[in-house]
Amino acid sequence: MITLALSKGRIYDDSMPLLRAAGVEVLEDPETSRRLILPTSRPDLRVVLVRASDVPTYVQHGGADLGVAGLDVLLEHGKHDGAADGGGGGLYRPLDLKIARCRMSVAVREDFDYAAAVKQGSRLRVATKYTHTARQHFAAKGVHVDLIKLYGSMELAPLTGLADAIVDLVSTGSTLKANHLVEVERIMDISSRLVVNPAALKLKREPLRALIDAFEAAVGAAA
Ligand code: PRT
Ligand code: MG
Repeated sequence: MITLALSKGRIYDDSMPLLRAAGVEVLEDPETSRRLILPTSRPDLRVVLVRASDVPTYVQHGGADLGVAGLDVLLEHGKHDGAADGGGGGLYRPLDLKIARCRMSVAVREDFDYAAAVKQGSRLRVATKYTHTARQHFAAKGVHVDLIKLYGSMELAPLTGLADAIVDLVSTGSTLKANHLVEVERIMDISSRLVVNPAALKLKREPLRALIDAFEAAVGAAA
């Protein structure tokens, strides 16, 4: 049995055309079903539904053989204080699926002079869910920051005075706009990756390779 970890929402939705192109249909709709393990048209392949940020954990520890996770999630995986491994370890990351694309950016209030704040060298208060990536970004620029870890609704932080800036994902930009925030720096482009458990790749080499190859062909065809 091969277990594929997906998260509900855009990753699931964007993974479906790739699965279909690989000849796989998921037999239950996660939006209407309460089941967390979904059978597919291939008797030897099942889908498990987990939180987006839990996908690398499932794959790393073998709860799933492979999974689809955003680069944002992978870069933060295992980087929290006290993490047992150095981060990202124990995962074979073979394929950029080019789905769920967005960018990670720095945003501030419309009336905040980011360039001046950076130039002055004063400490910038930055709220984000992506503390590892944000720390690296500002360290590389030589900008001193106080990072404030949040788990959601980052947009609220500059509006309430909690932070001067946020580091968040942006796709259309309409969330920033609706909250009178502006994007002042683009840190990196983000897309989702297929991650694979290395031990599974050894034990189930043939079927996993075939599936990865089918995904790869589907990505190529979609491009
Ligand atoms: O929701 P949950 O806490 O369970 O987890 P999650 O938020 O990580 O899951 P989900 O499904 O929202 O996102 C899964 C993955 O999709 C992320 O890890 C990204 O790799 C990718 N992705 C692509 C995005 C976006 N686009 C995106 N726009 N993830 C989040 N957003 C959010 C963004 O954080 C902001 O709040 O959408 C808002 C901005 O969108 P625009 O279109 O208004 O700019
Ligand atoms: Mg979300």
